[in-house]
Amino acid sequence: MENAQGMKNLKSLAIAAALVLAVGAGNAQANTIQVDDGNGGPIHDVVGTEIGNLYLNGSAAFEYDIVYELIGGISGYENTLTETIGGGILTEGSHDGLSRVQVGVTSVGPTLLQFKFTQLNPAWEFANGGNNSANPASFRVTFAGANAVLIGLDDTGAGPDKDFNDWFGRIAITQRRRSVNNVPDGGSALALLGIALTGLGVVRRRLS
Ligand SMILES: [Ca+2]
Ligand SMILES: [Ca+2]
Ligand SMILES: [Ca+2]
Repeated sequence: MENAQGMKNLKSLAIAAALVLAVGAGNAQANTIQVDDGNGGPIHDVVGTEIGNLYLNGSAAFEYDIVYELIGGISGYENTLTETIGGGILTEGSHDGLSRVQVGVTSVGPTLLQFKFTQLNPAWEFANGGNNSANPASFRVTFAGANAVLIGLDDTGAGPDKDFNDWFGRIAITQRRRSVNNVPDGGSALALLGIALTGLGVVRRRLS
């Protein structure tokens, strides 16, 4: 039964090829996290200025987990990042051990990340989307790989001193494939399967 073993190997190869194609399609995407020029666009994978707002660069084929992590803060004030979809709060200096919040989202195309910075006494807040030259406080980011940034706030204290360490942390976006029941576009998955099966048929004909 040499042929049966051969077919088994070919099937494995076809499945592997389909997987490579699927993974390749994911890797060809731009960064899942991007930054604009401070005024809504254009968005980039690199940082050009000390202002700019953060986006999830999403695709319909995936769901995304967005993780916000507080690393620390060096400020006499009390600064908080709030993830505004789930309401998770990360306050530097006085947080109670919670240093990480996570939210799952779907997105098709660039979507502003939903978070804001808040300070008490003096009280102010600004949301991602308002990190522009008109706003006294601001945050800076630097990319840490394709799907994460380090982010630092300057809260305008002491000058402002523009030290961007008054709340600092990390935002990471993990892409995960949608469940089979939840995929709106089954066409691309079926197309990949079709390519794999067509390849299998061609080899089979050559062998016979
Ligand atoms: Ca500081
Ligand atoms: Ca503080
Ligand atoms: Ca500062």
